[in-house]
Amino acid sequence: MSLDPETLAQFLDTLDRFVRERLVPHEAQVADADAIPPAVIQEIRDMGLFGLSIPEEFGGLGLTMAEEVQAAFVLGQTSPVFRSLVGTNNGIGSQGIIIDGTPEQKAKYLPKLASGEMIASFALTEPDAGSDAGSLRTSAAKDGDLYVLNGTKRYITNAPHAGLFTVFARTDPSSKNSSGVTAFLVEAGTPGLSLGVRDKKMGQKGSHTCDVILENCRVSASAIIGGPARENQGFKTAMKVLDRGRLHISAVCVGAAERLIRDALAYAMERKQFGEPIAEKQLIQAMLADSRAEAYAARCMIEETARRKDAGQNVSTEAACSKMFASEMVGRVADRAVQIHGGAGYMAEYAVERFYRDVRLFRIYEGTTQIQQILIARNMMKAAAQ
Ligand code: COS
Repeated sequence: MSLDPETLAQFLDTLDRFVRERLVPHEAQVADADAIPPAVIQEIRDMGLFGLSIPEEFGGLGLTMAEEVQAAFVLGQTSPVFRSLVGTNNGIGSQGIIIDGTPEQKAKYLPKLASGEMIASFALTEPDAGSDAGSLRTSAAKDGDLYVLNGTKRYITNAPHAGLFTVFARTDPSSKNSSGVTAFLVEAGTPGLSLGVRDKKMGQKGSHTCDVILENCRVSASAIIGGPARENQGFKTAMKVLDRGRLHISAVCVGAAERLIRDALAYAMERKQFGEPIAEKQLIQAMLADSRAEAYAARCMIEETARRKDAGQNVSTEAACSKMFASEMVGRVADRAVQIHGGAGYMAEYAVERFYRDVRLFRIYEGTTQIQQILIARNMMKAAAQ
């Protein structure tokens, strides 16, 4: 369902004020403490940000993809860890249930995910299965009506806080590729599910990842996303979820780029060298202008792809194009923002130093740039062969 334009504009305006007045002032403290203060998490809940993309009937805001990317453009303008906190509930942690879940699974989990009462994580990656996600080794052996899960999932975002995990495991031991994989909903506290120590990361301090370890963890067939009939169909669920997730991440990249450009422009207009603000220097202007044009290009392609997705078109290629272009773009913009700041850009006192490290992740997770290239080229060849 789509919001009327006035309601959407009001929501985006409120979100923009919340980002500038409540989140931006907490950025440095969150990075230093490696944690978001509980009071801020509560404000994020009260704003409804955990349920942006969850249908209204389950307590979410039910934004369309076109609306969700507008929200992500705004939310992206502050430290990515705030977005990451709500990111799994809106994206990879809930979309499997929304797209392929049974009515019972939707009714049981979506209201709690929409309110932020429960955090959801997406457990696909393993120590030996990253880009080649279809080769995952976590096993789900059938034992009567139950499945016994064994394996380790790696770098799982929000796992230390999650109440629900979408665990991808191999139900067909004779398969070696994506064809024998099933998606299970496993609740935290299920015997046999435990967590590793928190990972120490390059950036995004305040967002937490860790291993999820499954040792003889028993779940019933009703835990399969979509029910028993969707056994061995889990990889397709993962790919559909990632199509949407990649578009959302692209929009976050644009938000971050626009923030970096704002900071770099403000610094360049303030900082004087050779007797004038450095913004008057044409080499600085070139960096600002290139950044502005590239961020605008990414914004346009994301808006167009989101519109096409809402119209029911297959946007696998366009979502991959958006993820590749936007994540690489924000990397270049962050690099220029540091360069424009000069020595100051290398100092933790300025936000660009932190953003430079934080945005590095965008080129890696939810599919590396190289995986997006493979997806795009493969789809081009498929279309040409038809
Ligand atoms: N929507 C629906 N179905 C899809 C799909 C999509 N977007 N993409 C693929 N599928 C289907 C395919 O049609 C195929 O089904 P059939 O066997 O019935 O034809 C099946 O899923 C397997 O697809 P494919 O053959 O393309 O699988 P591969 O093992 O070759 O893997 C890549 C493809 C490399 C693209 C995949 O492993 C991938 O995305 N890797 C990156 C993983 C990732 O993003 N990890 C980040 C961690 S999560 S934050």
